[in-house]
Amino acid sequence: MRKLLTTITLLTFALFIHPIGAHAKTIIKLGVVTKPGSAQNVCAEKFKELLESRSDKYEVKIYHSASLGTETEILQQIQMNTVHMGIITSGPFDVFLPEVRVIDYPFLFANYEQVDSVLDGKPGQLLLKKLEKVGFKGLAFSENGFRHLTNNKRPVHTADDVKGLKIRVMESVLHKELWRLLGANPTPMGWPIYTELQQGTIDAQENPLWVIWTYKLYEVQKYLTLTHHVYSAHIDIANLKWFSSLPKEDQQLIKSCMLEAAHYQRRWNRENEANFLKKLKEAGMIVDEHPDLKSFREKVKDIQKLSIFQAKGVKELLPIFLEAVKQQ
Ligand code: EAX
Repeated sequence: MRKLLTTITLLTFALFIHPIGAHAKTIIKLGVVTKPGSAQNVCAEKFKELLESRSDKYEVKIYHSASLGTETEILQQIQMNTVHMGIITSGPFDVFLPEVRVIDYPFLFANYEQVDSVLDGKPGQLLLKKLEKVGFKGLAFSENGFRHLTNNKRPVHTADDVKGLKIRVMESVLHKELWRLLGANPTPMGWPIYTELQQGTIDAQENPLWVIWTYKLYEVQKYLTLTHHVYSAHIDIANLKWFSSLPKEDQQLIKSCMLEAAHYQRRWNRENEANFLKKLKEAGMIVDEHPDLKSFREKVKDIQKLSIFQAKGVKELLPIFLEAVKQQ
């Protein structure tokens, strides 16, 4: 009797730990710096939904709201494989792989059609492949959007109005150089930056409309200038070693779920853009919708000659992107 009881107890225990038919799921840790409602999170949540509905092997855990640190720090954690995947703004990537800065080349893209055809086409795929050099598997491009300038000092209409503005830029070599050329006083910082704007440590920042709305920057920034100076992508990546260790069909599945999520998220961004602008105006921001972009282009026209674009790898890739955009 006693033996039987022990057996039953053991069996019950075993069943509890390993219910028949259920396998322990592989946890995928995915990092984004932003909070729910943000562009990165829209893509991350869609990816989770798609992957978990198409496979019972994986569970995606989304780490968000800077819980893993800045985007630079998330990239480091993905390199170390303590985080498996990430949806990260293209800007901070250029510290890891200089070639990525070609996406953020000022005024490269004029519209979303160009963006889609270049990033989903050969140049974009070439760039994703290059990420392998620094330990990342590039899966897809989702989107941050066209970046615009906000500040709390004065209306900015021409590039001369930028002079001396203390501006926060991303932790990116290119972005710092770009704002220096435009005459501002740039300080690289991770995200978020509300407190710094509120306290006046910095006067200005630049980001797509959804960011200015979602992070309530209109509370601490009076002027918005639609500069469209840089198209900002999100690069959806995994740790290369971890990804390569997965079965081939799972790699395919993860890649296709991420691409689908990225396309879904790009639509979301574009459909909401006009509404974000409307809300920002209603919230009291003074908006210059038609700044003198010629004056901005003039100040950065020689950026291609600087060492940041003459560096090996970057120098060869930039003409490919410039040419591909012209084809559109
Ligand atoms: O995605 O750091 C930045 O300016 C990014 O654009 C921000 O994380 C929003």
